Order: sequence, then structure tokens, then C-alpha cells
Amino acid sequence: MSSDEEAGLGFVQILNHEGVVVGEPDPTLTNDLLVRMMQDMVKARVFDEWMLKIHPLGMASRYAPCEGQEASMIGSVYSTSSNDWLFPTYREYPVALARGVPLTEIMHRMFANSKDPLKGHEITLFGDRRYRIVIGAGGVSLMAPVAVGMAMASVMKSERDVFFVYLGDGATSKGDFHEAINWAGVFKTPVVFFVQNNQWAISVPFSRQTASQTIAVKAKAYGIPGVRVDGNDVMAVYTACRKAVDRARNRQGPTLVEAVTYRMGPHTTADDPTRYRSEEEVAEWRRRDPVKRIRNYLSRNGLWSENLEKQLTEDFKKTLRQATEEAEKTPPLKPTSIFEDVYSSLPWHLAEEMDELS
Ligand SMILES: Cc1ncc(C[n+]2csc(CCOP(=O)(O)OP(=O)(O)O)c2C)c(N)n1
Ligand SMILES: [Mg+2]
Repeated sequence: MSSDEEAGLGFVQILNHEGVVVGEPDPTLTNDLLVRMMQDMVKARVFDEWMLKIHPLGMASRYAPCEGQEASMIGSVYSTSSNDWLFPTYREYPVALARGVPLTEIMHRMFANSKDPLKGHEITLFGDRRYRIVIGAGGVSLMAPVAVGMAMASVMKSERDVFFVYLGDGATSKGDFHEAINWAGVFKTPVVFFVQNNQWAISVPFSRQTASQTIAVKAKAYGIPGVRVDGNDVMAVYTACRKAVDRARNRQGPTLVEAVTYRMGPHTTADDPTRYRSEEEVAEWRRRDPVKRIRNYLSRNGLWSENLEKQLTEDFKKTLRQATEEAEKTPPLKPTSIFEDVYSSLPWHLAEEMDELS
């Protein structure tokens, strides 16, 4: 590692834009694993297109697209083991899919119907204890201190789980991020802070987010390693996260990983990015497409083909359509469910409101 890389000022790449290996991939990165990651990246993109298509039809509530961030999302989740706890934001549906959450469960959630286990609460987020995915709170970075607390509890219980927190560039400006990372550094808690720097926090560009040169460099102030990787390079993301996860599991403490990437689509289905960023900027990042890069590498090595991708896409679209139809025909939540699962016993003024609504 160069001194810049060590200081969190580098830009670690393993697969360059032409799909040529220029760095040292983690030894566990086999061809088989790469192909599985590619499959999940393609699925992420198809899922994204599907959600953006059905949303205007009134079929699903608000959706936060992931196009452009597939390598960051899939590379990171593959670095964890199924026992590790994930703390995704509203954007990481591909992470849940890669963890094995069935599409039907995700669609019930998107439709907020009567089979949505979270009963319409925090609608853009997903969580389920069975998959060790902790549902977030609407406020960005709020889950970082929660993850540190859970990590401390798990150390006290002599468990070996790792707590993997997803954050955006914007979330690093919140106090919770700094409190969490400071505490994690002091107590060497098994946490990975994974920041996808997708250049924008809604309409706020990275240049207005911080005066720091990078996000990874902030790690130095907390006495922990910080590494900045090409977030559109699935090999680099996996390799850096794998190292961070191993460090955490071996009780060597937390790591801050910054994945430099780009949100190709709108912030959410309620946003119009043409109002704050240029077409040239978007076109520039389109050239760095993370899916195209790994596709090139795999195809050149005889591990992937156009036909394979076409078949995968068609099959996955079929599953998507079935899951959507199932969610659509499931009855809606009853209106009074809004009063459930917030208080253990309903305060009198809410009880009155519920009676009135009933
Ligand atoms: C504490 C807090 N402030 C403001 C918001 C409104 N908000 C929702 S998403 C978002 C942008 C977050 O940007 P970033 O952390 O970069 O994540 P990205 O959406 O780019 O993935 C903001 C400001 C919020 N949810 N929470
Ligand atoms: Mg962002």
C-alpha cells in the first residue's frame, strides 16, 4: 500500500476501466464468486428498472434507485458472512436480495400491503431479523451508533459477528456518524463503516459536503484505518471490505471504507436531478459503468456471455412479475395498523384517535 492509500487519500483499483486486473484481488475472490456477484449485479439493475417502471403506475411507494452503485452494494455484502449484521439505508435493496431475501417479501414491503411485516412503517427501508438485516430509521446515519452498541453487546457475549453499516456521503456530516466512529475506535468494536460516496446527497454535491479531501481520511482522526476504493470496481470493493470484515472479526477494531461511486438515477422517485446536475457529468459516469466493467472482464475470460445475461435477465423479470402480481392482489393494510408497533400500550390520545378512525 502506498502512503497515500494508507492515509485514506488513495484510490484503490483492482479492475481498471478497461476490465484489466491492475491490483491484487483478495485470495478468496474466485471465478465462481465473481460470476455470482455479476449475477447479483445484473439482478440489481433489472430490479431497479422494474421499480422505476411500476412506481408511476401507483404500484409501489417511494423508491430510491441504485443504478451505478451495484459494484459497491454487491461487493460489500459478499464480503460479509451470513451471521454478520447489516445496517442498510433506503437504497440497498440489492444487498437484501443478495442476502437471500425472497422477492415476494420485498414486494409486500414495497406495496405496504397486509403481508408487509413492518406494516407500512419506514416504508423505503427494509429489515428482517431472520436475514440479520436491521431496519434503519428515516434519519441518515442514525443507525451507526446503534450498530456500535450492538457490536459491543456481541463482544460481551463472546460472539464473533461483524456489524456492517451502510452510509452515504451526506450521512458523514451528521453527528451520529462521528459519535459512532469515535466510540468504535476507542472500544475496538467489530464494525465496518461503509460509505458509498455517490457524489450527491439529494441536491448537495460532495464539494459542499465536507472540506476534507476524502471521506476515508477522516478515519485518521479517530485512530482507525481508512481506505478509499473505486466503488465501481467490484473486485476493489470486495477486497477492501473483506479486509475490514476480517479485521473486525479478529477483534482488531473498526475500519472506514469509502467507495467512490455515482448515483445514476434520481435520489428517489420524488426527485428530479436535472434541476441540479449536468448531463455531461452523468454521461461521464456512465462511461464508468460498474456492470460493464466486470462484464468485460468475465467475458474476456470465458466466464460470461451475452446469452447467459439475456437468460438471467428474462428469468429474473419473470420472478419479478410474479412477485409484483402477488403483492398487488394481497389486500391492503387496515388503516388502524398505523397505531400498531410503536407503543407497547397505546397512549390515551392515540387510543381516542384510533377509535375515531375505526
Ligand atoms: C438527519 C436527516 N437529515 C435529512 C434527511 C433528509 N434526507 C434523506 S436522504 C438525504 C440525503 C442523504 O445523502 P447521502 O447520505 O449521501 O445518501 P444517498 O441518498 O446519496 O445514498 C437527506 C438529506 C434525513 N433523512 N435525515
Ligand atoms: Mg450520497
